Order: sequence, then structure tokens, then C-alpha cells
Amino acid sequence: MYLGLDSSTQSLSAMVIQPESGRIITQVSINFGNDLPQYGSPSGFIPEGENGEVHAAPRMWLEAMDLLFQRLSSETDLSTIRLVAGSGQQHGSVYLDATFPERIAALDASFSLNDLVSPALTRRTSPIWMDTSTSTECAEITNAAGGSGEVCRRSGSVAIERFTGPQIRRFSKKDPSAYSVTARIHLVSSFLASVLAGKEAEIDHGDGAGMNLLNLATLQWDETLADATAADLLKKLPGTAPATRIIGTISPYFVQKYGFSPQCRCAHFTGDNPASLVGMGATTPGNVVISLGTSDTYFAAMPEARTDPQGFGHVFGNPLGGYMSLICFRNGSLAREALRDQLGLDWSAFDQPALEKTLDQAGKNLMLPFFGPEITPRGDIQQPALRGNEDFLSGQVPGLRVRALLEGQFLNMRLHSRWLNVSTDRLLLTGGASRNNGIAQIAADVFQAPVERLEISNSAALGAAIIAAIADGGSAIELQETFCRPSAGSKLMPNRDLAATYSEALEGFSSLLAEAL
Ligand code: XUL
Repeated sequence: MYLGLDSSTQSLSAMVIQPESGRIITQVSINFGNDLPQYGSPSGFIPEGENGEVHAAPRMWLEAMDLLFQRLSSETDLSTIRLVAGSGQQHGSVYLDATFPERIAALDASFSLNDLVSPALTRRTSPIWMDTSTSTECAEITNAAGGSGEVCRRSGSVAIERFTGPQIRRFSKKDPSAYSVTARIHLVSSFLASVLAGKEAEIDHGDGAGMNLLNLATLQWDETLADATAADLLKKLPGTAPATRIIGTISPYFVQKYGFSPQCRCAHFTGDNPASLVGMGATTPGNVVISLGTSDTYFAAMPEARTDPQGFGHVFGNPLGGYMSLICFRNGSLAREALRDQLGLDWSAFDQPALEKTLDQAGKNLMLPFFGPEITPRGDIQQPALRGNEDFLSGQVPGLRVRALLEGQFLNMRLHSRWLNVSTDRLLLTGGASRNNGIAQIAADVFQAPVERLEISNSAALGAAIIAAIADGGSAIELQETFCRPSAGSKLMPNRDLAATYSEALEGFSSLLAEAL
């Protein structure tokens, strides 16, 4: 059996899979807000940070780890786990002094991880991916490294506020003495992997590429970027590794306390998005994942490292080899909810029966689907720009607005993913709104690709468990065929008659965008 962990913003989850039977044996989750209220982080981070700061306590993650294994071991015999892998929310960083390696090498099972490890922290809290406090540092790194085109060419992304390099720079400026006693900087993923293995883990190519520090071509730290970021940074970073590489056996702490076998091994951990690519069965080019959440994200495997010339998209390592893109769209459910409320509608207006009533108007009316600042493309549009016929512009037929919003969201994704140069043979939808057949049909029609929804919702933990099985010699293809199955009746085919309509709409959308921005 194989164990996958996922340390996300709000929870730490575990999934145990058994490839021989094709079964998911257990799933357990610790919710930081509900299970560990003493950290004052109801949604997994400390609320009301100043100047765009969003931090979380690494102590909370350590305590969650003990709690998770307590619950997991009461449900499952952990001695049968052969290998553990994991994933973490991307970009978040943990700062440690020179005692960290000794501490994790000698974890005494009569104490807690929090007591044993947290004295090594040189920074009490960790900036996470929601942090937007580093605009100045992004500009400084960009200037020092030769411009944003250069930062993007080297690292796969222009300098971005939430990425780890700019966060490290801000810390080095704000608290130089704490920075100077920091001997090691880990990501959430590599920090937890280190604790689990009782030995310092390296940073994998999937999560490492979310730092503005990893050179995409060499998959090693980029000296120019490291120098542009902070003094002596290269000495403070662990090495880099593919996610499927083994770190070693699990620390005796977990053997004694939770009943793991001393032979159980740990693989390197990766980021939650790269792990989801594995858990969605989308690690080969042609598969595109769209996650419909508060923000929408689009990710897809890429055979080679290509970067977004406009600098909106990111490129990470694909845990099973090659690369992946990740593009975030801030106006996801945010915009769907804003339109619903503005028109006084309910979600039935976004369902298939309602949307079919406006099918004859497909692609005819255009809406830039932004109700607030957007990051792809970057712009501060507070109300959607519209172009179309009188019924649409006047708002007389609310259904036309709903259709145009959804079409606009998928046209925007299609437009801003063209740089990947990969075909869309299959669209995998996930996230809250993905179960809605009306929305899914519009995605199929705009992209002209079949849409599928998978059975499993926790794709990052599943991806981690699959990585564990692959690190033990399992076949990626067989594992993904077994565990990443579409749920029955979830497949929708595109309406091929709309192919030309949406190609034309894409050009119209692009020109409306050029006018508005
Ligand atoms: C990706 C990103 C988020 C986090 C969420 O760039 O910031 O998706 O990984 O956990």
C-alpha cells in the first residue's frame, strides 16, 4: 500500500491506495481551522496580515502531522505502507537554523514534532501563496536579473509576488539578522518531507519552479536569480530532485509512534498543482485540466519548456518528466457569483436547461468576464466590458449575459493558453462548479474537446499516493488508468457545429480585450 499526503492551505490530508485491488483504502484529513483552533487560523492562515502579507504557522503544520498520523493509525495498519510521497501548497517557505538536520535526525517519540522541530525555526510564521506583499522585491529582482523577459526565460515565470524568491528577498531586507542565522530555507513540501524522512529532503522540480529561482533548462538553482534575490542564498537552499526520487526510510519516530514499518521509504514531495496533474491522470500532453474554484486554474503537461511571452502563465516541472503549465484566473467563481447576484438569479440559470435556451446565440455576444482585478491578463476592470446585440447589451435577456460570461471565461483561457502549443484532446474539469453540466458543455464547445469529470475529488493527495507507487517501480499508465477514472456519465462531447463560431468569437474576444486594457 502507498500513502499520499497533501498539505494544502486549509487542511492536511492523507490517502492510502492499494494498486493490486485498485482501491482507495483510507482518506483522513485534519482541518487546520477546526482541529487546531489555537493557531487562530480559521482558513489555514493568520487573518488580517498587513500590507498584503498572508502567513501561516509552521508549528500548526507540525502539530497537524502528529494529529493526522494518530487518526490514520487508528483506522489503518500503517506497517503495510511501502512508500510515502506528498504534496504541499506551492510557494510557501519555512526558515530554519543550523540545528534542523540534527533535530530531525534524532526525533524522540516521547515528544511531539512541534516541541522537537519548532525550536529550529528562525522565522515564526511562513509567507504562503496568498501573500501579495512583495511588489517592490519583484521589481528589484527583475532589474538585477536583466528584465522580466530574462527572469521568465530562466525560471519559467516573471517575478511574481507569491513566489518564494521575492518572499525570501523581503525577509532578508526586513529582518537581516534572522535571515543571516537561517541556514536552510525549505518549501512547505520539502519541509514536511524532511521531517518525515528524518533527513533533509531536496526540493522537487515541480514545486521548485514556483520560486523564481530554479533554472528550467538545467533544473538546478540559477545563480543569476539567486544573486539577484538575496545574499548567500545558494548556501541556504537544499538541492533539487525529481519527485519520484527516494529520500530514504521513514524516521524511527513514525515507526515507534504510529506503527510504520522501519523499511517504509519516503519519496520527495512536490507542489499541490504538480501532484494534481498526476492525480487527474493528465501527465501526458493533450490532457488539459481546468479547476473551477474561487479562482479558476488551467494546467497541462508540456513536452518541452516553453514560456508565456506575455508573462501571465507559469511553467513547472511535471513530476513524471517534462514540464507543465499553470495559469491562474482570478475571476473564477468570484465572477460567476457576482453576475448571479447582479442579475438576481440563482444557480439554475447556469444549468444545462437554461443555457440550452440561448444556444442559438452561442458566440454572438462577447463579455470580458472580470468583476475585479484580473491576473490573466493583468488589468483592473471592475465591470465586464460587453459587445453584442441589443437584447444582450440592454440586459433584457439575463440568460444571454450568463452564456456570455461563461463563454468569456473559457475564451479567455483558450486565448491565454495558446502559447503552450499543445493540442486539447481531453478536458478534465474539477473543482466546485465542474459538476454543472451547463458550464461543462460550454467548456467542451469553446475548446472543441470532450470534457470529463473524475471520480476522485482530492486529486493532490491521490497524485502523491500514485507518485509513491511509481517511486516503488509501479507503472504510471496502469496506476492512472486504475485510479483516475472518469465518473460514470460525466463525459460530454463538443458540439462540432460551433467550431467556426468559437474560432471567430476568440478573435472578437481578443480585440475587445485589446480595446479594454
Ligand atoms: C499556484 C498557487 C496555488 C497554490 C494553492 O501558483 O499559488 O495554486 O499552490 O495551494
